[in-house]
Amino acid sequence: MRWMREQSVAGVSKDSLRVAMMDAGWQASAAQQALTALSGYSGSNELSASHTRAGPALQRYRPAPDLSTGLPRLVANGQTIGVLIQVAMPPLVVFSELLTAAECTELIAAARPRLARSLTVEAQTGGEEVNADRTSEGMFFSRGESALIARIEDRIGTLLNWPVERGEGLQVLRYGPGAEYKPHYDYFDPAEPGTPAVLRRGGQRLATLIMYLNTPEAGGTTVFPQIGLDVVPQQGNAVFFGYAQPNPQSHSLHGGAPVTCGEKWIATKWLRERKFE
Ligand code: PD2
Ligand code: ZN
Repeated sequence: MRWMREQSVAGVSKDSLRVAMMDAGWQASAAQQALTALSGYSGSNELSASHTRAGPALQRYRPAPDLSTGLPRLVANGQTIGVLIQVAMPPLVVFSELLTAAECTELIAAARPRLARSLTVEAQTGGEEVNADRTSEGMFFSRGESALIARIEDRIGTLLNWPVERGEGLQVLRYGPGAEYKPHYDYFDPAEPGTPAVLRRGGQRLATLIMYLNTPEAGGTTVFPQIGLDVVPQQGNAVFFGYAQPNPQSHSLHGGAPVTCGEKWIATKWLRERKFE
């Protein structure tokens, strides 16, 4: 409703809202109910017909924390989560205490025996390849694979207002000394020939959540070169960022700087447009 009110106040028509909601998976009857409820909201510009015929561009429904209330702390499935940093472009939030120390330790223990050299998407075919730009080891949990995974996914869904099934399985990565992930974009480049095949499963990536499972001795910061931001990994904290468009204007270029001492463990959640099966 908050999103609908914002769009409406900005002059977006009800028809455009309905299209966006259906696109995001709303049932027609539920969308109609919400649109009817919106009519009762006095700030609704659309109903006062003060907008131009062309109207402003529609802001699509996207994963994001609700930062309108309760700052600097948010609560999601029993966990009180702090907000340390907020950036407008890209939409980015650094959270504290998204995971407890016990959850971090448990995740590492469950992932450790299943680690293998990380791969990247091969742009030509949409397949996967070993890439010198990414020298971590990693593994994927399936969604809801254990009580721990289900609890963390539920928390992420509540925090980011996004259904858990519209996300890839949780990935855990380990970076040893010297390992890094050179700056890249997480969305799939629409211009690459392999992209349509990748998008068939769940659509485009919309946002990334990187959770820090340990505090590295030195190095391993998550860097955002376009906005001059370095996030220092600290156990339990996380960085969330969205990419409104799958292009460099999203300002979502980011990388994992080399670990200079010790190791770095993270868990990543990528949020998709549609159900990821
Ligand atoms: O480890 C990181 O900080 C990092 C940096 C960039 C992780 C990812 N990308 C990723 O998993 O996409
Ligand atoms: Zn990335």
